[in-house]
Amino acid sequence: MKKKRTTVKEKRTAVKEKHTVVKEKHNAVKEKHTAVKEKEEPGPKGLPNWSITEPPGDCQEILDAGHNTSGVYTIQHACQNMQVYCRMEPESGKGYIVFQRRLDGSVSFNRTWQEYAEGFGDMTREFWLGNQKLYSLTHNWGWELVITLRAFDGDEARVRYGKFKIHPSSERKYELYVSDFNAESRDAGDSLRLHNYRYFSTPDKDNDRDGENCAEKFQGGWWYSYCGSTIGDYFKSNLNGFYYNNATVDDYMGIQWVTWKGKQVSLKGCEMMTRPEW
Ligand SMILES: [Ca+2]
Repeated sequence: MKKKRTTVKEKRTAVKEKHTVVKEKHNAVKEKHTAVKEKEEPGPKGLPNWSITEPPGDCQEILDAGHNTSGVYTIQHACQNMQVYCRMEPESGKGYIVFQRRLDGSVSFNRTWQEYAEGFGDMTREFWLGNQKLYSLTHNWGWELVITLRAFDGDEARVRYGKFKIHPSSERKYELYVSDFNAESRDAGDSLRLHNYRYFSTPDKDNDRDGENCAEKFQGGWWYSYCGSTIGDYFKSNLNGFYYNNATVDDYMGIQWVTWKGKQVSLKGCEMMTRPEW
């Protein structure tokens, strides 16, 4: 037991050291930027410019800067300011960008391709951050995906994918890539594996493999493959499905994580989040 603890601690320290290296690199780049800025636009009387500190690049940086409270923050990514909900977990030293949440069905997830691309809903309640932003954040390697699942019976589970990436809309239609699955708490199983390498579909854009339009059938956008009725094995999850106020549903309807509760149980809620994993 003692030995295990040490290993975990050692791992953490290693990760922290990696973070520090990356941060130092970041800071070096920032300093360069500032130097260039000062050169280009000298302030009055040679004083440094009013240079407001650049917003952090992700929730991890915000947590590392000492902000331990979950909530809406501004980050800067690809030279653009972006509002995101940060889930701060100071006990593990991890800060995540939440990009999806289901709570109570107050927001409809039956949306168009354009709406899923741009994002919708209320970041403090139910929402989808937007495929364009997700692609922009994750298309460079090194992001992880953590999903929290809540059932109507009070059960909660958490799964993690060490690698997560969304491909661009052009050609690859926000294709999903996940790997390195592990069950963080309780074994809810890997319900994304069969949706890996699948295009995103919305009711108005059928990119699935089925003769039917899965997104229309399930009233939500997801990386559908088959709609489940004929080739059931190719349907394992749909966290953007229609919100039911009760657990028991017809096959594959509602908010689904089949490897956990089966195909006739719709979940009460869930949250999908990501952070850089260097
Ligand atoms: Ca189809």
